[in-house]
Amino acid sequence: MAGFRFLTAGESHGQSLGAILEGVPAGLPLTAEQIASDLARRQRGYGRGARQQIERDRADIVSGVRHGITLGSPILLLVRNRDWENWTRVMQVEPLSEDEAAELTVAAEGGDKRSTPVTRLRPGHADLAGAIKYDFSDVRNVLERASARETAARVAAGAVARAFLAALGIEVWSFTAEVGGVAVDPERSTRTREEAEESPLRCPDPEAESRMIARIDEARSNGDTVGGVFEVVAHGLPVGLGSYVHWDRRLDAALAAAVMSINIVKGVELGLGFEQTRRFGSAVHDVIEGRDEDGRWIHRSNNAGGLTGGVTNGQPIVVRGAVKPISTLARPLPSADLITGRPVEKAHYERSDISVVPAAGIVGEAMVLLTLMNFALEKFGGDTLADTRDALEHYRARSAATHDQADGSGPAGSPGSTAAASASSGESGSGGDD
Ligand code: EPS
Repeated sequence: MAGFRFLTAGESHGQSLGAILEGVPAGLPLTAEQIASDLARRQRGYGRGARQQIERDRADIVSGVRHGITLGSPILLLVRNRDWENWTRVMQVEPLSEDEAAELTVAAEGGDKRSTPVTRLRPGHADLAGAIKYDFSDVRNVLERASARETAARVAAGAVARAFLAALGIEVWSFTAEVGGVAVDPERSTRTREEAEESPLRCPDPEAESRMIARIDEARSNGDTVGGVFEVVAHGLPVGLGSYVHWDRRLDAALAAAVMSINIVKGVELGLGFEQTRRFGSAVHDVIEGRDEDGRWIHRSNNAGGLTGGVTNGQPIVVRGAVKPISTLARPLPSADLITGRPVEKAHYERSDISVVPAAGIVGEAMVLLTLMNFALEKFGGDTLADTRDALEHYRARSAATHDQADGSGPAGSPGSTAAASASSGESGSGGDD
């Protein structure tokens, strides 16, 4: 899996967030405009906090692209933090001179919150564990990187993966499935994808959305926060991404890890997820209907969420992320002080969001896109986009020919005819795939 990877860098109130992508094939058209639309989507959503009024996220493509086409070299993306201007001294990279340190002390003594070291730990945030781990006496050193602001860099990287996968006919989107215990009802999900995208919570069910908004308002008026569930769906995948042969080659496991890595996510489900445990097998497993006229394998349902044995089965991939309520509360919980170790009445509070489920869905899309790109490149490879496409087409032709041959209707000597012979004598469809 060394072929494709990405990393992010940056602090929430530092100069910029960065993402570096390595292993993107050459020949992919890519512009900052394509990335900007995903970044803007991440900033929206009812329940977002004041920070999003300050930021106008856009990524500069610093390297890896020339004249709008990727070069195969590392792609460096930079998203500037507009809020940085308000934090230059507090977040200064250079050592503080005596005068500068004194300036901060005076500001803190004058009640400036930004200049005051953070020691009152927020329950639910990385504050305590991070400060102990890295031996910090100021929790700002933790929260600046643990902040979900970092997800802007992931979304920028995800937009590159989106462009790559779109060129292979694969697309990924998401919606808000639940907020504060109010869930969408598929029967009442009358909005088109575009309409859902434009709605305040990126939600396909208008009636549920009104009740979700009421839950967010309730949280706001109580100085509280509220979580929910987002659902990411991927269409257009060939059968056969991922593998059942090793734990770390299973696409389901990689997707679960990728989505779980999102700052606020505490649970991941694929397809029916935990609901499967409450049903009999006959009400869970997706009956295979056979092939349609276009040669695609059709399942009667998609409870497996597009993955069996850790391998794509041609159905859409469905991944759900459980979003905990944001841990910075306007009416803070009681906590303890990092330095004294003694209880304090209120945890730290600067400002926060009330709910971020629609934004978390966009981050979920990014993590799914990046994971699928990794697996697509692992399977099809390619120094250029055309190489990847050729390999995908060859594979599609091979897998179609395999089964035409089994029907007795395939072209003799077609690519994969050896595989066709062994597949037809095998026990495909006998179960045991998961
Ligand atoms: C975020 C920016 C942050 C928070 C939020 C996500 O801005 P600030 O900390 O300046 O108010 O709104 O971060 C958190 C929820 C968190 O726990 O750190 C963003 O751009 O997404």
